[in-house]
Parts: sequence; structure tokens; C-alpha cells
Amino acid sequence: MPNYYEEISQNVITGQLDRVKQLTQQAIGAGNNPVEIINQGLIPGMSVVGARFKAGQMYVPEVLMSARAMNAGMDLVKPLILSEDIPSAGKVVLGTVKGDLHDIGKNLVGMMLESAGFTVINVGVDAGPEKFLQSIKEHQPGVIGMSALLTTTMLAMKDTIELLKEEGLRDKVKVMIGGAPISQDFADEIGADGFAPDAGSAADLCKKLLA
Ligand code: B12
Repeated sequence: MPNYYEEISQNVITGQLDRVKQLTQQAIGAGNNPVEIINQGLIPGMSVVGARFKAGQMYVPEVLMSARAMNAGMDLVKPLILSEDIPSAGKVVLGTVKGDLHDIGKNLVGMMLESAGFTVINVGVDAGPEKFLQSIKEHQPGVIGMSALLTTTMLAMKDTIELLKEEGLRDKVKVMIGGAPISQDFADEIGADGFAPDAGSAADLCKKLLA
């Protein structure tokens, strides 16, 4: 039986959506285990992409092409597996803060988290503290991730943290933050648990926060 996994990984890395679909379909047809196709083909490819992006060897458009290729493979495989079969690495509620409409980076972070095995609940853009709170109550994530691209919206992150304290939920959920104007100093200042400068590091940070 040919080993499809390496070839699927390589085509995820190069963002060849049609080829990933074709190979995934062939791997399914040849009787390969759907969970193995994900864990040994699709995800390892995206992990390489995450590492290269972090190292500045790949850029946003290429990463998006890889993520789309991976998702196309996932779409074929997912219906074949019961959700309990894929252990989730944990739940993350992710959103761009109030007043801020930038979501390209936040969505990239979401894709990287998903490809690292996390379940991502995306609350979208312009998400105020109440929106995060509501989603935390509903989904009970281990981590929330907040994104801000404007210096004027950065402080909305603090408002969310303050609301979590008021509601007695601060010690139940880890808070990670990111976005171009955000720094580790700012994270320390507002009492967040962590900051990551890019999507690849965000997935690593999330693993660390939940360890
Ligand atoms: C694209 C863009 C837009 C698009 C957004 C489209 C969209 N759907 O996102 C549009 C045109 C709508 C827009 C609007 C505006 N924009 Co604009 N925009 C940009 C631009 C050019 C790129 C941002 C981007 O997507 N970068 C690529 C992504 C991949 O990078 P990233 O967002 O930094 O995300 C990475 C990391 O930061 C990190 N990360 C991000 N989020 C998170 C979250 C977590 C939890 C973690 C761990 C990590 C993490 O990981 C990501 C992936 O590696 C930037 C300039 C720039 N170079 O940043 C200006 C910029 C952010 N915009 C700016 C401005 C001023 C505006 C407007 C006010 C313009 C206006 N006068 O109307 C409006 C504001 C609208 C609003 N209320 O939000 C300024 C902000 C200045 C400032 N310091 O506050 C910038 C810096 C441009 C500039 N030099 O002046 N913008």
C-alpha cells in the first residue's frame, strides 16, 4: 500500500489544495484510518508551516494557502470519524476586542490552534468583555485569546480581564493576548497570562498555558 501521509504533508506545506484533496480521497479509498490521515498527514504538514512562518521563512499568503489545503483534506476526513475519536488539545475562545475590526491575524492564530488540535470558538471582531464572558460561560474554555491591532483598542483587553475578576472566573481560564501593538510588558501590565508575537508561537503558548 503506498504511504500517502508524507505526500499529503508535503502538499499541505506547498498549499496544493486540489492535490491534498485527491491524495486524501485516495488514502480513504485505500482503507487508511481517517484519524491517522489527520495525525500523520494533514497536521504534520501544517506544523511545518507553523514553524517556517515563525522563523520568517513563509509569509501570510502562503500560510493561508496551506491552511486552506489542510482544511480541504479535513473536510473529507472529518465526516468519517466520530468526534470522540480525535482528542481535543483543549478549548480556546478567540476574538478581536471591542472597537477593533482587524481579523486576519486572529483568524491565522485560530487556524494554527486548530491544526495543533485545539477546538476554537471564534467570537469574531468587535467583541466586548460581555461577549467573551458569555462565550466562556457557554463553552468553558481553558484559554481565551484576545487580539488587538489598534493602540486605541488595546485597553479593551484589560476590561475583559477585569470583568472576569468581577465574575470570579479569572482563575478558571488562562488569558493570552496578541496583535501588532501588543508586547510582553503590556501583557504583564494588564495581568494576562501570556503574549505571543505570531500564530505559530500562539499554538506553543496555548500548550504551555494548559500544561
Ligand atoms: C489589513 C489592515 C486593515 C484592514 C483589516 C481587514 C481585516 N479583515 O482584518 C482594514 C482596511 C479594515 C483596516 C482598517 C483600519 N485600520 Co488597519 N491595518 C491593516 C494592516 C495593513 C495589516 C494588518 C494585518 O492583517 N496584518 C497581518 C496579520 C497576519 O498580522 P497581525 O494582525 O499582526 O497578526 C499576527 C500577530 O500579531 C499575532 N496575533 C494577532 N492576533 C493575536 C491574538 C493572539 C491571542 C495571539 C497570541 C497572537 C495574535 O499573530 C498573527 C499571525 O502571526 C495594518 C498594518 C500592519 N502592517 O500591521 C493596518 C493597521 C493595523 N491599521 C491601522 C488603522 C489606523 C486602521 C483604521 C483606523 C484606518 C481608518 N482610518 O479607518 C481602520 C480601523 C478599523 C477598526 N475599527 O478596526 C493602523 C493602526 C495604528 C495604530 N497603531 O493604532 C495600522 C498599523 C496601519 C498604520 N501603519 O497606520 N485595516
